[in-house]
Amino acid sequence: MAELKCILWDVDGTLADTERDGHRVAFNMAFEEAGHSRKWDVPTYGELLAVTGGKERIQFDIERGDMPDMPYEEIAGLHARKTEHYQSLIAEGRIPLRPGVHRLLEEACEAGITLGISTTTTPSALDALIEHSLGHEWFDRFAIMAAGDIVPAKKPAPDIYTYAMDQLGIPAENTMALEDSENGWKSASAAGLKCVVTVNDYTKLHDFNGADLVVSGLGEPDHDGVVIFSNPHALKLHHVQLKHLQAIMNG
Ligand code: XBP
Ligand code: MG
Repeated sequence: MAELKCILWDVDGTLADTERDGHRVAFNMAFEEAGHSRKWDVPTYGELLAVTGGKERIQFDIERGDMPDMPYEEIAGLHARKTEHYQSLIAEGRIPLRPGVHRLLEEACEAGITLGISTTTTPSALDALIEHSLGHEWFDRFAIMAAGDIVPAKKPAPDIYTYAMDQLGIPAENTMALEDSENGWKSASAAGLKCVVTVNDYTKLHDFNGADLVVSGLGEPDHDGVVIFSNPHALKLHHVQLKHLQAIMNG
């Protein structure tokens, strides 16, 4: 029986559906601006999400022959422009938080749970999302914002979760991860964390075998109930609340 002391949140796909209409669009803007004819359509981008990290994703597309070869500095430059475009799209307020995210964050915060971020995304892209979707005060409310190249190996490696827990001084047995993708779930699991998965259109067919709860979203009390895909702790729920996360930790 372990107490829930900390929740580490993934960002892309979990806090908000940023991939299809945010990151993907920003990559295409940077490609066009640099004179590349490559355009990542919605299904192609879904395949490319198997590779975490924007620079790594471009590198992968080059290696499979779909983009012209270029030195790493050029990839990094392309990705830096992509990040700027992404920040502008976010600043336009195009990408709202997923239902239930703000509610559960507030509920956990009020209960004194330590909150943190563990993401593959570039820090400045993360900052834009926090600023424009949650609000400036959340920079202080998150006790750790672990992001991007701060660790050598991105998800599905456990490094970004291990790093966040080390910084916080909170062990895995008291920490829960919230994720949306197979790579994210594998990363959290490899770090020894229990994990709740909220799927989206890009990740609903991923393999989450072993996750502690797999649902269509966190849901809201005044909406239809969430769809439950996997529920090994036999929780009864309409929407995901703090008490459900605590029950998983205790289970
Ligand atoms: C998602 C990712 C990121 C984003 C793009 O990770 O893999 O690479 O797709 O962001 P997570 P960058 O769900 O763990 O947040 O271009 O800044 O890498
Ligand atoms: Mg994600």
